[in-house]
Amino acid sequence: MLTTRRQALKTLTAAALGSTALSQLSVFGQTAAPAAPAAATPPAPTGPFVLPELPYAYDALEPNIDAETMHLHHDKHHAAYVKNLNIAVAKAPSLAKVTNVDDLLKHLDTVPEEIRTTVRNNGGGHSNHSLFWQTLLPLNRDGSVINEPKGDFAKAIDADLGGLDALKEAMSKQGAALFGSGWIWLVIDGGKKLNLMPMPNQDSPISQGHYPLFGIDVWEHAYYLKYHNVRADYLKAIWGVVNWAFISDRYATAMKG
Ligand code: MN3
Repeated sequence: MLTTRRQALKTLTAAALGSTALSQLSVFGQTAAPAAPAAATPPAPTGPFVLPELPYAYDALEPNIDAETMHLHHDKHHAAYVKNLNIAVAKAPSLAKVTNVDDLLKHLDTVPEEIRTTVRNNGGGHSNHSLFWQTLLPLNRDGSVINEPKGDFAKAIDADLGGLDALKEAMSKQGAALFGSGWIWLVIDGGKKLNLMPMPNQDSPISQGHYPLFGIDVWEHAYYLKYHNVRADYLKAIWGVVNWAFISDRYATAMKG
């Protein structure tokens, strides 16, 4: 009985190997089926929205954010939002002239209903990540960078949020408390005050009349490779790579406008 079963296994294995070899032959050899005509699969649109390059190397935020996470996060996740957004707007001739994703998010109600959710999710994803990359800063290896909020922005943090330490503590707390996927946003709200707001998924503060200054991405894809299920450790580490100079300038420009 045992011998028979072993023999049967051998025969099966040989058959499987044989069929693999055959199928490889048919792929690489003359017998391969001709490729489908190109017209059957039109290429995905490559615009109007474009994946921005990272403003630094993939490993620049190490050890706080690892290079592999940055590769996946930028090259796969952000790229997918851009691709899906382009596919969606290609279906809406009324949006043909819109090239700034934030204009779409500001007026989501004017986006045709059949693509509105796709634009909300993928346009939000594109806008949120485009800002996110800019608001992070490679650590200076010798630790000599003095990187703190400056000017009117620093004063507004004190006046509206009780100081930088309170801001960090509140954003970290909200980040830990947010259930599922989303972002914790530091915004200039409708009343021109600094405010913190957690938002689900890829929803943009822009769609609610707020101006985003800095968001912490708390989707698992932002931290899971390095920090696994311990989101709190990621929320601690991110404060070491926040580009406060960029955010201060963004605040100043927005308040002038
Ligand atoms: Mn993300």
